[in-house]
Amino acid sequence: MKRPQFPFRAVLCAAVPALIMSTLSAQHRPDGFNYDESRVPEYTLPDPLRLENGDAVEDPRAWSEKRRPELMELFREHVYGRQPAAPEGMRFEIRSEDTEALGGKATRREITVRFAEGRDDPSMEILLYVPNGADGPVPAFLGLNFFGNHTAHADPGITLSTRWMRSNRSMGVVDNRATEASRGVRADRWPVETIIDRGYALATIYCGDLVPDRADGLEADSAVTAYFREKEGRNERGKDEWGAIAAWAWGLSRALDYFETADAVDAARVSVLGHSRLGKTALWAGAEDERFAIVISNNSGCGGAALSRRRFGETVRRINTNFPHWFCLNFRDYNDDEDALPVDQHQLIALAAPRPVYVASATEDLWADPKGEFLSAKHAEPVYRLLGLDGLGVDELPAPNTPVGHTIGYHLREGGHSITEYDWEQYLNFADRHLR
Ligand code: GTR
Repeated sequence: MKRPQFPFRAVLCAAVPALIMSTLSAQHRPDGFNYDESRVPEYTLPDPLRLENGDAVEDPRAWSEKRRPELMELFREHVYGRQPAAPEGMRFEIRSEDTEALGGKATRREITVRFAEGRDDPSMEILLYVPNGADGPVPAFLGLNFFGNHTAHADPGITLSTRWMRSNRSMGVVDNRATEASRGVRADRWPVETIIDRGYALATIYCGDLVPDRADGLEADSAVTAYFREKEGRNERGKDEWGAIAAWAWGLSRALDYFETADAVDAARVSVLGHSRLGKTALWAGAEDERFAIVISNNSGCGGAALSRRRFGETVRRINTNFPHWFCLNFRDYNDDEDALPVDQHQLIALAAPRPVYVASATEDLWADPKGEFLSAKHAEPVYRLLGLDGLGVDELPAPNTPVGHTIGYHLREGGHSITEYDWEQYLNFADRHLR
């Protein structure tokens, strides 16, 4: 993959400073990391179809009864951490409902999920849009958001989040609180009307409801992680205790628990998806919870779809240093020692099997290693084949904007690190193929 030409940047820089800012952030590429394919070290991937004792996995039963559980344990122990079961006292409260939302085409509902009895105990808010006039329960997309449910659409009926979030003027977040100016600021990432018109429901949750996305987030008063640590009588963070990604993924499962009780959404046809850190989360949610019908990773990169052993763009050391709360503590043992990891991320993709899984990259998003994401999808294929399914069906990274695949889908979108209409279009088509 070519790096951008210097003169191109210089011209933009002189002419359109605002554009260059967004271009640069879309091409997040810190110095001191490898973006050169010829400098990817040689590596050997762990075999998804070989048990830790060396035995080959030769039939679907050995996969589902032996190898899959073994891989789940390895990912829990070394990468994401272990999560608790759904809490006994969990309750769902309808906070608001509008049956004439989006000009009458959808019903908007806000659901508070209380994880424990007391009103001060941890909770999360689900924002749900369901198309009106459907014959029965509809399939849905479910994903977390970065800056609050109210950023997904300008709909004034959405409750403004009162949770802590990272200050960000362009997102309308001041002193770690959302302001009215933040309504709909991320609407370009959530094409709600398109999704509704295609006959799908859409649900989203602010990830910070579960664990605030900051270094000490796991210990925050509102964090589910702090709540469970206290409940289980632990003071210190255990080496295999869940990090933020696992806790966010756990929240997605609790939303699925809600769909199982509500009749508007078909809980057996929910696609879990996410962008970037929330794409890593979607992959882990799909692994931990086999009720998700489809698993979709958008530009998830290191610790998501990208192969760690390639050390292309973001590395294990860098992610553990910058985001000490995302993974379990054991993951730090692999800083600068990726080859010692008992797993690699193609095995995470394989954990979606036999369900359809989709991996998407972007041409300029070298930090997330598009080729490494493609290779993960590719190397998950033997598991799909063992289960009698078509996998990806291609051997080479496809040209930009050329979606490929069968039960494993993949595309390389032209452009930077984001989730766009183009990406959504492919996910809707993929869901149509597999869920209709
Ligand atoms: C980056 C991080 C990536 C990715 C991204 C995001 O700073 O290094 O792993 O998760 O943030 O979530 O937008």
